[in-house]
Amino acid sequence: MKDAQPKTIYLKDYREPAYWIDRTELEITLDEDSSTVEATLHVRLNEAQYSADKPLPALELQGVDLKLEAVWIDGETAAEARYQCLQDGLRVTAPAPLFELRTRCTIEPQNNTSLEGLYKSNGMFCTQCEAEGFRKITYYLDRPDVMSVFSCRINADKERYPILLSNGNETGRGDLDSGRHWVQWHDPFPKPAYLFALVGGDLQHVSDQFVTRSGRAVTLQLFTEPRNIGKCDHAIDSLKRAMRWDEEVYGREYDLDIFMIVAVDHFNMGAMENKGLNIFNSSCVLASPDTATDSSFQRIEAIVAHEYFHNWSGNRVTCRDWFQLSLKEGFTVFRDAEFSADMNSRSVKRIEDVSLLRTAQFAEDAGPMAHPVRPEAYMEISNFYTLTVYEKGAEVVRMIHHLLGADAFRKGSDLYFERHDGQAATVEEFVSAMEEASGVDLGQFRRWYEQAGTPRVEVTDRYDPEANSYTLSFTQSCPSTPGQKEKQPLHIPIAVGLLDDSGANVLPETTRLLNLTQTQQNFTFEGVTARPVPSLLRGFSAPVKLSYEYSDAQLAFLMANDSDGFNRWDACQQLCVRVLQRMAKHYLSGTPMEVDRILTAAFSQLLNAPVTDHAALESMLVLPAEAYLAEISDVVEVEANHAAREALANHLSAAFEPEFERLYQLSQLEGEYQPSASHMGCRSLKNAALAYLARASDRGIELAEQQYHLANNMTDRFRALAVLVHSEREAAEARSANSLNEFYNKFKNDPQVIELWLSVQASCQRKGALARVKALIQHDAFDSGNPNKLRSLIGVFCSQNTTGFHGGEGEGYRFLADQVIELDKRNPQIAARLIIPLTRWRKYPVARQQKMLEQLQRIFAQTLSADLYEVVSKSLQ
Ligand code: B3K
Ligand code: ZN
Repeated sequence: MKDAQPKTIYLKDYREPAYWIDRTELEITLDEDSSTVEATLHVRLNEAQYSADKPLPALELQGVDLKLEAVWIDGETAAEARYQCLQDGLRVTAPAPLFELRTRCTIEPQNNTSLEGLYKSNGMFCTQCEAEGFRKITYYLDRPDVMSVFSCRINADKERYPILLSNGNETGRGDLDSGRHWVQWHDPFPKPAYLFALVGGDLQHVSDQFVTRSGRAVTLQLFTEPRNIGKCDHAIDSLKRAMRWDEEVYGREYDLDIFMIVAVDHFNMGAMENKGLNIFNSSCVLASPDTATDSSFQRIEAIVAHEYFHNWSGNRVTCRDWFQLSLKEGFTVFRDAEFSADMNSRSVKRIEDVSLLRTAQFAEDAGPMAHPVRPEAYMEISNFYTLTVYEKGAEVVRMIHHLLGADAFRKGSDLYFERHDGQAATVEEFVSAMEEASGVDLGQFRRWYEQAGTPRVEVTDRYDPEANSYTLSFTQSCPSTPGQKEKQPLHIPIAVGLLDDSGANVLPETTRLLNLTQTQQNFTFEGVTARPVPSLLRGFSAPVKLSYEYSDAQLAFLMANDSDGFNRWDACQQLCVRVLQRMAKHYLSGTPMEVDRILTAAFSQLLNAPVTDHAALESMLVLPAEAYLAEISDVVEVEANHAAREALANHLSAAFEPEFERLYQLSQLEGEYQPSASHMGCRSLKNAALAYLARASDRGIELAEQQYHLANNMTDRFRALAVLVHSEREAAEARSANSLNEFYNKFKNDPQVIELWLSVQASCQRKGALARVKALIQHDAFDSGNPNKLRSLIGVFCSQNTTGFHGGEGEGYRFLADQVIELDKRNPQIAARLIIPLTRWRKYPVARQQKMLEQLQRIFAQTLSADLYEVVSKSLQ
């Protein structure tokens, strides 16, 4: 636990450190009761900031939860007067501008429940150092601008920990007395401490090879507990595809002789890009057809690529300070999104990313923790690994790509990597490289990094039949966010197409990129012979909320005709949103919820057209999520949104039962499971059709049950299970209970499958949801020390099960508060994540607001970690 009131760190206060650490030699002895870390730091005065002739500044190292045993300076035991133990660090009086500091500390990894620093997961030692975990291993300048060449010697019991890994290349190994052994690693690339990693365990591995385009052979290894060894192939294949893609698209080759990945069960996030030794959450790397769904296969491909891409965008060029986090994360998310788009369906990938942005990132931008892509202040940096830094950050890079074009963007990235290789860089340096290589002025564009909040763009149009000209008028604005009242106009790239009444593109170049830079700006298109229908923000060319008064008929027209796949989907979403909003109003006024005929007609056309792209059709059948409906509401009416969505789904299922039956049948696949894009597309369409069929009649429930039992892969099995569990039909009740039992008994030893089992129940909106979740907390399947289990059960319940979480008299809020108060003592990072649904209290009707606030205040009255303190205090301001 930290102080009750953690201090705020500001970007404007950034200063270079007083010392650099050129080399870091670690000797780590792993043991059951306490482990020992001996660190030898080769320290050098930062002469750009301090003169060697003047009195030397003290060396201020960070350290948390360390027991200091001994200190040596230049090989001699240091007198106690030479150093001072602080609450969170060690102050050393420097003897000279250049000196060697050696410390010995002990730590207790087996008692480290924060999963930050060195800790144990299922008997295996592992580390997580980003952002500030290295200070829990040894005293250090734990900041990303201090880049050092690391070597690490690990010493452990040979039988328990036969595998000992760290970054770089293995340079030696040997046996010791009493059944112990040691392995020595050396990483030739200077890196900040947050990229350090160590693993010690009884692991097996699969091995492969990748030959780089310059002909170097790289060994690829994936380490897991022996029981998971059959689940590694997909990650290795994904890794090889990512390595090739980065060579082809960015000209980036891998640089060490070995690239290792380790899967661990207890991990606070998805994965970590430690140099040469990525550590992954098991659920983001292990997959087999029997145990992982298509979504997991795709997520694994994306995350393996993401972490690999960090080798350049993050490791070779790292961040100067944590305010620059999006420099590596936004850029790398953009890179992995383009990779996934190239490997799978481009428009479906875009739809998925935009859905996430619109539901979750826009909500963050409108909430109490809103911050710019490059934040200016934080209390706890762990709270800033956000959708804004990652996803909006990626959108900002995507806009640069739009503005420069692919070729100039590549020149810019080449310049950036070459100029800053081996350095800790800033967002400004990235943008400057893009600007210099392309000649495009990004002056105003830089505001995207500084301004929080989601911009709004309102569009009107005018057609002049005399002049054959068509004018679009844009007005941009941006709501205030905490600490940022006034907003400046942004440079917004808006991709526009115009459709004639046959649905053909009017513009010779199909799509035109408009540069909206002013608050109010017109764009005129000449030679337009009839009033067109505008297709605006094609491909979601900027992360804004754009509005134009389309008629329902125009949306249906775009849904059927737009050549831009993303905008076809978006027209469908927007039409559904309108219908759902009207239905929700009727629900609130107690009048019947009717579905507009135009929507039924549009779906009829959609469902009866020949199927060309299964995945794209499926994405149109998924109705706007309740989270999206909530985000676009001023006041969230949970029950009304849920009832409207249910009623619309039921209406479509009844109106189109034969069509869904046909789609279900035509999407059946023969033969072995393949995680290919086309097979995944078929399965997703088939399962969307199944969900509708199960609403339409008991026959659909029977089909789901049949599919559950006959499935030869987890996607079909799990989707069928979800249909049964979520169904409101009586015919599903017993079947749902039986299948859940059967599923549990079959997979109880597989943690990743059990996560699915927990999440499908946590998201079930049938009556009694909170009681079911409380019962599951007591179940053997649940483990409150494992973040995946917490996320699958508590996280899913509080963020997705809207009626369950918000229902009743605030019991859901109390439940979350109880969980978070307990959890904060063990794992503050996860506690601060889980609390987020409560912090959005301002969006709800007053009676709910009060109940949510009560719980936030109850939490705030406790002694909190810095993580939770920051999130809760900001939500109460
Ligand atoms: N860089 C890590 C995230 C670390 C989070 C620390 N709280 C994974 C990634 O974005 O690739
Ligand atoms: Zn990342």
